[in-house]
Amino acid sequence: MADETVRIVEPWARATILASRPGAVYLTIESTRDDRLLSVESPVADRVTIHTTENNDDVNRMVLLDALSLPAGERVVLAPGGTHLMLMGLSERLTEGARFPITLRFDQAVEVTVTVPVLGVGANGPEEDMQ
Ligand SMILES: [Cu+2]
Repeated sequence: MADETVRIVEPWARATILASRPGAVYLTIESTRDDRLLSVESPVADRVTIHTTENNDDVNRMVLLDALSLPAGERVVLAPGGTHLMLMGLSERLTEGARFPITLRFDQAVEVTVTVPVLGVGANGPEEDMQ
């Protein structure tokens, strides 16, 4: 049965210079009920992790999340400088204009697969170092 409780809005990824660098995916998630994003996978990456960004003394640090809370009726925005999905172990670098699928798995909702377009490298990309 189709389950429309979760909606993914405007997914996008930033182009990567090298395949050896992780990629980042940004999107907005809307859920009509309390839910949690538990895991994400994509054929272009060995694994996809959920990161949030903490700022301490002007130093941004990425922190791994086990799950992302999706409060009912709220827009949860994943954007540069904040929460994002990290593509680890890319099979090839993300080239501007390319598209790839990601599948999101939730605690309550059925899984959702969306197509992610790759945008330019951009000026305000994640500058954080991996930990
Ligand atoms: Cu990250």
